[in-house]
Amino acid sequence: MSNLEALIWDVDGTLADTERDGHRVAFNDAFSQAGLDWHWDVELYGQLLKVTGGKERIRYYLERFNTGWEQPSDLDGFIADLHRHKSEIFVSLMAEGRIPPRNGVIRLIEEAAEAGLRLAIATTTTPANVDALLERFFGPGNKHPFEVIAAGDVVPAKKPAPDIYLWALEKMDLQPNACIAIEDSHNGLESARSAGISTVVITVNGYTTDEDFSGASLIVDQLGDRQSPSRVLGGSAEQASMVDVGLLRRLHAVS
Ligand code: XBP
Ligand code: MG
Repeated sequence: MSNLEALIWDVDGTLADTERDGHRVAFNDAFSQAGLDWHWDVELYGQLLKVTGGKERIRYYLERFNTGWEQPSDLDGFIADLHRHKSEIFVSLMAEGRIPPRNGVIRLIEEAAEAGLRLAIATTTTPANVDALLERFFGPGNKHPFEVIAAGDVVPAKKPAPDIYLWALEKMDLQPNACIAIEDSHNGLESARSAGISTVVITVNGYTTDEDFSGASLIVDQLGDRQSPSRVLGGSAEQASMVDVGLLRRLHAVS
């Protein structure tokens, strides 16, 4: 195994709990502003999360949960417009500061940057959403420490396909075994592992807690910090009160 050189972060559910109170709310606002009587409640949204990507998720909803709706002739264009509006709403929700970073996220990012690890993002969400979130957490004007942001439609196949991780690895000119991925979902775990990244840390959230995380190196309820320690749910036998760079290096060395 080569040395650990980089951490690649997922965004939704990992950097912040954006799905239930961010994306879901933005989808519903976009629907009602478009005059649609669709409503994605918390439970239904959990089922829709099976499909990554907002446009893909709307299509899946129509195919599985709202088959009676009379579709326009240009369904692709309709979905693209609706989703563009949803993204604008999500960006303004983020700008209002409605969604904070998860416990330990900023701490670990800062520790990793200080330790000389390279940082990147691999997410299926729209790039503008990532910019809004990073601006909120790190301040305006690209003050964040991520050197590569792999997001959205830069690759045609979204998670669980490996493409977004492969895209990030190529941009960074890194081998997968020099990296750790930090994820919150089964789809994210599959994506990272199929790209050849064998060390994956999972921080579960309300929507993903019962998913299958076989193959993850460590599963925790959160990265944790001094005030709010993390709980180890699976993977490494090591009990850790928080996920720090030392623990990541030990996990990487044995996987
Ligand atoms: C996130 C997603 C995204 C968001 C919505 O998955 O699947 O589609 O839910 O964002 P991951 P968009 O955390 O695995 O990257 O509407 O911009 O797609
Ligand atoms: Mg995620």
